[in-house]
This record gives sequence, C-alpha cells and structure tokens, in this order.
Amino acid sequence: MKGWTGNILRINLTDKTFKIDHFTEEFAQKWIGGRGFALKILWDELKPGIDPLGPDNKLLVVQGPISGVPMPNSGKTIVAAKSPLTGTYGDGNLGTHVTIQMRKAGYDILIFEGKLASPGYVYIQDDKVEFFPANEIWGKGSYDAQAWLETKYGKTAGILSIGQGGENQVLYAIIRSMEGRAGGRPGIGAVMGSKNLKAIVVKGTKEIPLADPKAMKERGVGDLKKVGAMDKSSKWSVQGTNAVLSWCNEMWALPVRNMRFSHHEEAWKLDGQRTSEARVATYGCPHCTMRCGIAIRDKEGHESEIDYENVGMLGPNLEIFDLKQMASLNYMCDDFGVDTISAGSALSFYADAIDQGATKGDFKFGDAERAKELLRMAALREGVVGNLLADGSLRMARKFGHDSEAYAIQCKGLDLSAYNCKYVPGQALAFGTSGIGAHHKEAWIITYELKHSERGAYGRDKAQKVVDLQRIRSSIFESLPICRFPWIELGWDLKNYPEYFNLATGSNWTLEDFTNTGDRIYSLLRAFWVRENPKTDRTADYPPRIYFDPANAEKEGPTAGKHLEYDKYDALLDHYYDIRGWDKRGVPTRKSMEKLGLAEEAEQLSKLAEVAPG
Ligand code: PTT
Ligand code: SF4
Repeated sequence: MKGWTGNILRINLTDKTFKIDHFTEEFAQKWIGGRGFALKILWDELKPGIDPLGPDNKLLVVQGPISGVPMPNSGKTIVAAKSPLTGTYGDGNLGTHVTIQMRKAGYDILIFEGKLASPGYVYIQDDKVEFFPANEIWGKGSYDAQAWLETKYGKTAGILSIGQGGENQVLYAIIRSMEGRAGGRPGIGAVMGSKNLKAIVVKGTKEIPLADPKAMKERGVGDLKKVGAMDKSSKWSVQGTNAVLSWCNEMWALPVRNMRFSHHEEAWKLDGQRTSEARVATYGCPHCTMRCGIAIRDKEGHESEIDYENVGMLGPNLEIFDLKQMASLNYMCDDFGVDTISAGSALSFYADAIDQGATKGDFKFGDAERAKELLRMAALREGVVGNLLADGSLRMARKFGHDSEAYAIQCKGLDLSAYNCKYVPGQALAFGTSGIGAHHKEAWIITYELKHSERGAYGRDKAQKVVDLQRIRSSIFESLPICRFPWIELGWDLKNYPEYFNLATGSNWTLEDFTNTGDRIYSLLRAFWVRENPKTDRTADYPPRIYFDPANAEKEGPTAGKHLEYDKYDALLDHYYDIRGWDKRGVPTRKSMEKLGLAEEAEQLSKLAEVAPG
C-alpha cells in the first residue's frame, strides 16, 4: 500500500498494553483517512448507546495519505470520539506536529481504549509505547502542560494535551496543541479527560511510504511557494480569520447578546483591523505558509491566539467590546482547554435565561469580570452554577424549563459558530443538517448566500449548495485531512487535491471520486445519529426556535421585521433530503445507502430504527 502506512496503533489504557492492527487498501480507498476512517471505525467498534464519558468510548487520532508530507497546509490531524455533547459521532481538526510525528512513527490511526487507573500520559516513539504518570501536569492548564512536555521531549515533538476543562469533563472541552491550536469542539477533550489521559506525545523517525516521493516533493515545494505568494498579496495575511467580523456586522449576521441581535455599533472595537494592530505574535500549523494565528495580549500580559469565532462569541455575543477583556476570556478558554464557541454560548444563554426570568442568578451581558469568574467555575465544575455552565446551553435549558430551549443557540447539542443566521436560511440549513452539530466547518454558505442570492430566499439551489459543500469538506478537507483556507480564502484550485492524493497513493481519483466519498461519509454520519436516536425526526434538523419567532426579529436595519418561517424552512429541508436520498424524517433510505456502498450499514441500522426502502 502506498500513501497510507496501513497501521493502527491500538492502546488499551486500562491494561497499559498495545498492539498494531492493519487496515486494507480496500478500506483506505473507501474512506480516504481522517474523518472517513474515524467514523467507520467508531461505527464498527462502538455499541449504540454507550456512555461517551465511560471507558467503552474510544478516542481516535487519525491521519490520511498526504498527512505529514510537506504540501500546502497539510499539518492537520483529526481527533474523534462519540461526543458527550451531541451523543453522536464528533470530531475536530487541528494543526499539530502530531501529524508529522505520527506518520513518521509509522501510524495512520491511534485508538485509545479503556481508562487509565490514575492520571497519566502516553509516549509513543516509533514502535515503543510508554505510559507515564502525569503528576507534574494534572490539574494544570494546557499552556503549562505543553511547556513541561516540550521541555522533556523537544519543541517539535507531537503533543496533544488537555487543560482542567478536559480533566473535569466539561462537555465542550477541546484538545490543544502547539501555541494556538485547539480542536474537538464536540467535547473530544472531555473524552480524553474521562480516560485520565492528560497528554499524548509522539515522535517518529521512519519514511512515509509514498507512491511517487520525488514528484511529491517537487510539487510540495512548488505549491507551498505559490500559496505563500498568493497569501502575501491578500488581506488574509494581515487580519486572518477576524477579517470577517466587520463583514458580519455590516451584513447583520454578527452574534450579539445570545444571537438575539445581529449588529452592534461598537463591534468595530474588536474588528480585524483592531486585532491586527494589537498583534504581538503570529502562530501557525506545520507545513503552512499562511500562518493565520494572530496572537494578542490581555491586561495581565497573557498571550493567546484570537480567531473570528473566538472574538465573535466572547465579544459581541456577550456584549463585551473591550479588546483586552475579550482577550482574557480567550486566553482562559485556551488554558482551561474549552471551546471558545460553546463557552461563549453557554455564558450568553445563562445571561439571557436570567434576563427572561427562567432562572435566578448574578450575571449580566457586558459584565466581563463576572464572565471570567463564571468561565473559571465552569472549567473547574465549581458549585451548582459551574456545573450547569459546564454542561452547555442545551442541558442548562432543559434544567431551567420555561421554554428556554427556544433560545439555546444550538443544533443537536452543539452551539452555533459565530454566524447569526436569524434571517439566513441557507446557513441555518447548514447548521441544522451538519453531521456533528452546528459547526460552520461542514458548510459555510453564508458568504455565498448573502453575496449571490436574494436574502431570505429558500430555493432548492441553497439545499444543493449545502450538500455540495458538505461533500467537498467532509471528503477532501476533513478526510485527507488538510486545511481548507488556501481554497476558501485564496481560491487555491480544488483540482489540486485529487492530484496530491494520486501522487501519494498511486491512485487515479478525480474530484468526483471525492464528492462521492463525501456522500458516503455524510450518510454514515446521519446513520450514526439515527442509530443513537432511533425516534429522530426532521425537528432535529431545525435551527434554534427563536429564529422563527417574529418577536425576535430585528427592529431596525436591513432585516427589520424578518425571521425564518417554518413552512418555507420545511420545503428547503425537503429539497435537502431529496438530494441526499433521505426520507421525510431525515433518515437515509436503504436504496440510497446501498448506492453508496453502505448495504451492510443499512442492514445494521434497520435493526434499530425504521429504514425506508427508498
Ligand atoms: C474549530 C473551531 C474554530 S474554527 C475556532 S476559530 W475558526 C475556535 N478556535 C478555538 C480556539 O482557538 N481556542 C479554543 N479554546 N477553542 C476554540 N474553538 C473554536 O474551534 C483552526 C483553523 C480555523 S480558525 C478554522 S475556521 C479552520 N478550520 C478548519 C477545519 O475545521 N477543517 C479544515 N480542514 N481546515 C480548517 N482550517 C482552519 O483551521 P474544531 P486549528 Mg480547530 C485558539 O477544531 O473542533 O473543528 O473547531 O484547528 O489548528 O486550531 O486551526 O475562525
Ligand atoms: Fe493552520 Fe491557519 Fe495555516 Fe490553516 S491557514 S494550516 S489554520 S495556520
């Protein structure tokens, strides 16, 4: 086999043992790598209904056939598990030296099973696997943990670690790496914590097996230069992801006050120009010339990477417009190892619920000092309020009652990324149908939608666009896996990716092979959800209920008086299901699954849920 190493390192944390399994070329050609591999393995190996925070869950770290090879923006790794936040398959995509080191150590997949008896970390060096206690770093933040491990193993060692958020199983804890990388929004860091696993360290010295190493090297060096040159002439290299904040504000699509509003006069204080002026360092992933991580300092001098999602959710969404205060919250999220998006959303929901009288408490929008205190309490699961916040907005709403679920800004348990789609139906559909909950990485249609289409239109073209983006993103970007920014931000041609894949594996794939695989992945993602929720129906694909409420419509601006409408959204959803070959409940039909090579999985699903023949 070329491209893939074919090796799975399976580590049993309970017994402190390990073995090497192998996957076949047929498996590899069917699932590519990254998300494709993780999804299929978790489908096969997890029993439906297991506790995501129990020892039966498995934590996967996964590469693909070009991972670790110097190609533009190829330093990404997938971390995956059954999510404690959504109860279905969850993953994250983060830049890390693990990508390179794991492939050099000879593995495409690490599977962590069981649970360590006491807190520890695992060190992998080529064929050697060692288990160490984590006495010096357990209870510490991710910055300290990372620094301690870097001192011991070197700056270029592949290191994944969790902060106290992961240790305490905050349901939206993420995994951290390098200075500014964070991944696994659906609580993959909590799964790592539930296994008493503080960190994973990997080092390798082997050759990565490639079909045409010489051609790949030449192509990689040349393309890295080309992408670097494109980047230098773009606004992107100056402002990074936060360049989009002023656009969202202009378009009335900014998250403001728990997404009740979509525009704010003071938002400029946090925009790309301000964050760029405040920049003290620039971070990036391995094998990347674009280096989008803009780091700024808070009042205490803590340095952390800000990205648009972080600024949007910890700034305007909480009505905090002081850059340094927002930077403090951002630093705390990174150090505690919790997702900035869900942390911002949990805090804004809590303030909103107090405002609405659904609960009693001491927190108001705009109170940055109290927000910091509450964030600390959540990460440490301190007291009743800390525990409530640590479980995220949906679970809080279910506890508070008073119909507060209507304004818990989430889909399938995962909070919406920082795009307020109260009157943007295509993006609402993208969040609603995303296989892992409301993450923009699945389909970021909002810029296309607001530039190229009538605002508020519900045409079939939008459902088609969402499907097309889900196809490309879940196959190329999440499964190779590779950073999507050269494509999205610089217009780097999609056709490059099948070419990279072919050089690595000796295959003859076209873009169509990728999009077909994307459909297979998306159907299995949906099947995973159905398997965990056999009584599911189309309401699972609805955006937050408040978006349909006329009383929540803006009172001024271009969207004044406008809101989503159920009958029109249902028609859009029908188009989506029709394109996918799913029934009216959003369940893939047997026929559509068989067409995608998922006959066995359709049969397994039909034993647990009603599957229409199609
Ligand atoms: C990603 C999500 C994002 S997406 C952001 S900002 W973004 C938030 N970043 C967080 C952070 O930082 N610290 C923290 N404690 N929590 C955070 N939560 C949020 O997590 C990230 C970049 C970015 S910056 C984006 S869009 C792109 N995402 C990609 C993706 O998803 N797939 C892909 N093939 N390429 C991508 N390229 C870009 O990567 P999750 P990273 Mg992240 C500090 O993982 O779970 O998907 O959540 O990976 O290496 O940090 O790069 O405006
Ligand atoms: Fe990482 Fe940013 Fe480069 Fe993508 S563009 S690989 S997220 S540094």
